[in-house]
Amino acid sequence: MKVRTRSSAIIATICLVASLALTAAFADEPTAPRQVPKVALTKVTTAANPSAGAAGPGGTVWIAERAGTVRVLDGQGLGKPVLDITKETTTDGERGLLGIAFDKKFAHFYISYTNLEGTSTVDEFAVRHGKIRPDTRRTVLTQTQPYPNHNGGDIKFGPDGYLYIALGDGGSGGDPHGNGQNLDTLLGKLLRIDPAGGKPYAIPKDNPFVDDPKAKDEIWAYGLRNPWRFSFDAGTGDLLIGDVGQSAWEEIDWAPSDSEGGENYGWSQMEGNHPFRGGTEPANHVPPVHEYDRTGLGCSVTGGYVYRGKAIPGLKGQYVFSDYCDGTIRALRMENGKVTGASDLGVNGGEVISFVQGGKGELYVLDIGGSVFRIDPA
Ligand SMILES: [Ca+2]
Repeated sequence: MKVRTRSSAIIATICLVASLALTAAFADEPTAPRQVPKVALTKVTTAANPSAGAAGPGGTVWIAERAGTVRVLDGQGLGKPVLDITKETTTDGERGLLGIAFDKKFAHFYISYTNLEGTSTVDEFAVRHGKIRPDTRRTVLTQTQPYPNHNGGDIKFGPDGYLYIALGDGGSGGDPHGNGQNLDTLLGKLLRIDPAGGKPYAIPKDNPFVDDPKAKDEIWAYGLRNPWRFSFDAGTGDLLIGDVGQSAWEEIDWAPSDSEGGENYGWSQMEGNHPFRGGTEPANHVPPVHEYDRTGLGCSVTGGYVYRGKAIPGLKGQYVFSDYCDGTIRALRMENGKVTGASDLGVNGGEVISFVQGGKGELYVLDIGGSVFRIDPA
């Protein structure tokens, strides 16, 4: 009897899952405006292991190549390197040139990379007439790394004009040093600094932990494992973070544009919505707005952007992201920080390592294998 009861329970569960799946499928039926927009990936160029990108001056798109070069994509195609730090970085583990960013006026250019010791490093260059001035290079921030993986490395300017820097938990696996919840280290954090306000930088006065002597003043948010890619919604200013999971749950984290910072995204007490290895959910845990397991959708989330381009009206306001292991381009419909629907856009970008938002809101997909795609209407 016991066995039959269990079987019934399993069958009931399967039916429930099936009906949920049907509900999810119907949610994407063509009842405009909820229709899944038809998109295509247009290959615009090939780069050498493109790892990151940023909108540059004059409608250009700057592409970082993982081994340490930066090249500019314009109407003529992809140019020769305008910056070369290949002798200053390595590509072992998850290392290399991992992020690039401009400030709002394109007056300064920033690179984020691991140096020859594996130390996460953010350097600044002045930019004049759209060109990097190598003689102005200076190091803004460094963070030693105990292991070669989980370096984070993404850098972006927020709508507030401050530089945000994502750092992973230091690596290995399972956060062996407990860095995610430790406010006395920059590892496992999203930082917020003002590189123009001091040398090497200033701390914004309203950073959430400036009055806490036990916490690093640079911290904006914590409880992150490997926040590989994050972005700000160009329409709302909301923050979205793709935080790579340990072995079970990939997640997207969110904060509203009027956040005062200090969000605890849970790692390594939590992996997604689930206690990690017997962890206790922190009282202030901010759960992900979206998570997925590894039963087919991938194994390493690649955070993207909320689409604010004009070419694909049906995609406007949706968060576009992917997964390094899977490559399918996906989109989340969101309303005030709540995901109201998830869809598969039906195109695959290969080993998707990063997205780039061009100056007019158009989105590019970087395949670490070399392809640079633009998301276009089908
Ligand atoms: Ca989390």
